[in-house]
Amino acid sequence: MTFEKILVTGAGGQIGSELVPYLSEVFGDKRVIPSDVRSDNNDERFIRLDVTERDSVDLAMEKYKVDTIFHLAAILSANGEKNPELAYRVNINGLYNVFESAVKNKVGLVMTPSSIGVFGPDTPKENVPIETITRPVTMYGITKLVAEFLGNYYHSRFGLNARGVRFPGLISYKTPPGGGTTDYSIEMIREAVKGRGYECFLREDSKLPMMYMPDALHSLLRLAEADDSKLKHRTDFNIASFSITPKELENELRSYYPSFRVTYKPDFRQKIADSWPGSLDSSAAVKEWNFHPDYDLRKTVEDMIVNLGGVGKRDKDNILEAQNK
Ligand code: NAD
Ligand code: AKB
Repeated sequence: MTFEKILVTGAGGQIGSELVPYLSEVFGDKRVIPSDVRSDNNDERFIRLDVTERDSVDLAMEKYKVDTIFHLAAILSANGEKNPELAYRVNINGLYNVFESAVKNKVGLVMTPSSIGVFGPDTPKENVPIETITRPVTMYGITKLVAEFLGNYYHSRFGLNARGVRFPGLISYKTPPGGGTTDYSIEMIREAVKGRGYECFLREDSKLPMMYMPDALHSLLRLAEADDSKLKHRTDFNIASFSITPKELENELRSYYPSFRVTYKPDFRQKIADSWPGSLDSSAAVKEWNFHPDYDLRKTVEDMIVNLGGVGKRDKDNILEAQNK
């Protein structure tokens, strides 16, 4: 049985804050239990849960008779380089606790998002397949790669139904991103909408794969519901919608805000971005569970601007009219 009681860990983050309402809409409010180590959450269903505390994880699974987990609690790439010990503890020990407890409590499905962080400087740069050279050079990437292997191990050894996608950089407007390398994209759009300039922490030519949040949410649900007999992969599906450089995003934003300007001042995150590929081969996700993103760069930027309260039409006259108001 799955989707009767769905525990979401890290529910206060960029993905969780949107996944919880999305799952609630699909399966009903009563079936979803949002949890996070941070307790700044007004949802009456919310429980405080630190995934590094094994007893608390066990208790939550037992008490709520959890049958499905979306395990989102993690420390992302840039924050992981600032505090590698914390990244290891949350991303490895936390995941281990979730897997162990899931086996013990006969949980039917554990979704564990992975990341393009599993790739490294030796990985080919374009149209990268799932099986390739994966030698990550960040603590985040190392933990994500271990997570993929652990998920496969728990499946073959204990029959645990662990599944995951390698998300590219996710773009969204509801909750600020949690300290990653692809965060520049969201920051740049927000600053453009506010009518300000932006200082980008990556070089203008740093090409990275990206995806808009609605596509990310659909992909998680689609993989969660996929027929097990069709899956050749489990925890490491490449998925992506479009690839962009900061300069391309700047140019796209200029078609709405002609005076928008970006300066480029790369910091420590440049090294992380340089170790990741520019584009991914998502064909296994297409073949095995029919993954199809809806948003390209243009639609993403348009929707972001509308939802952030900016101008929502590309028509230059409308833009100028709005700016002159
Ligand atoms: P986020 O940083 O926005 O949210 C993570 C949440 O985990 C936070 O709310 C944080 O409070 C919580 N958390 C941290 N330590 C915890 C602990 N010990 N116990 C319980 N909760 C804890 O991250 P996100 O963007 O929502 O990412 C969710 C998952 O998706 C992660 O596994 C991440 O690696 C993956 N992912 C995200 C992106 C992206 O662009 N957002 C891209 C690739 C992969
Ligand atoms: C990050 O930049 O750390 C995340 C990711 C791609 O995993 N957005």
